[in-house]
Amino acid sequence: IYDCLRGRLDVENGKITMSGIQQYAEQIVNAGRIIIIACGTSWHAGLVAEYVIEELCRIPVEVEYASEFRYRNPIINKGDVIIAISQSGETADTLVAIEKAKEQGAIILGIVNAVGSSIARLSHAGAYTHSGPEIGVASTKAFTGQLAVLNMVALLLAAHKGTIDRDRYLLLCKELTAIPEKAEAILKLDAEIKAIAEKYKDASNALFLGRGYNFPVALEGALKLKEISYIHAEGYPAAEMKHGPIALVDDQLPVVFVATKDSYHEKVVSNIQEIKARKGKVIAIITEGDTVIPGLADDVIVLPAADEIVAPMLSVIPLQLLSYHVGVAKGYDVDKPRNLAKSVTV
Ligand code: F1P
Repeated sequence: IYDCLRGRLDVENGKITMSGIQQYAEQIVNAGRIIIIACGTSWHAGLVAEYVIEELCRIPVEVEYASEFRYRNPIINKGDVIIAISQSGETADTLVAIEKAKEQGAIILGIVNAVGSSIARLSHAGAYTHSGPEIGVASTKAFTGQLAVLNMVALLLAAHKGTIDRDRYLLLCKELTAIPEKAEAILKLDAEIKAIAEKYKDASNALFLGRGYNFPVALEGALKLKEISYIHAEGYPAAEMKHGPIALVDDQLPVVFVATKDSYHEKVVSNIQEIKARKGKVIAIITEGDTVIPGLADDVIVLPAADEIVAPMLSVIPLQLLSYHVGVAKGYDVDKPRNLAKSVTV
């Protein structure tokens, strides 16, 4: 995260420098819409960005699986802006989707980790995440890096378009620079998270729930658990629970709530009560100072406070650690999960 922000975010002077994006700022803010295409973890980062860009920039955003976009006959208008997100920069579905959009006159911005990769070369411009090499197959730090870049892109565009007031802009810049220190504090919760993992490692299924900015984090938590511990896990918007998944709840089901303080906090609290009333086991990711959820949940992981817009960069970390410890406790090689490839090139 330090590397991602370094040289780009100058909080003192309220400046964000991202030359690739700046070059197209005018076209992006005037675009009819932004279409984000990606796969896996990168798609989840795109979903967070949809919430952030629509909120701060008031530009319509669609988020598409590249793996479906490429097989549809999507309507792309000249001047639409495509943001392609990829850790490896080599994901075949994303590459083909970009080519398809490019043929129809879209502007392509690549948010990529691997410098000089195919997606970086195919894009008109973009920004590198500078997250360093991902050692394991499953994306982890790439997600935080992608969110750091996407948040800076949103702030830059909002400032350009005039959809954010100066105080909020400066506050969010400060929130971003505070992330690395808060992330380090969360990593110190490792032993606590390991103990929780031990408790639930034999579960056959798990549910991950969140609202708003935390909904994509719930999806990402479920994906990580599937990828590295082979436990069947589903992520849902907390409010969707009543439309089906609640039927799964019994005293054997761990339900992970991404419940950091946000605009919908009371609603999440009532979802937790509904799970407890059905004897589900609740593990909640909460913000320090929360006095309600600790009295309801079976286990809590307490995070430093952060604005809800940047909070996903933090709330994902305990979920990554939880999956890591469950995988290790089950004796799996978490760096090389079975059946998964680092970059899906076919
Ligand atoms: C996308 C992705 C990763 C996942 C695994 C397979 O890769 O789905 O999110 O963890 O490595 O590929 P990328 O396009 O972000 O490189």
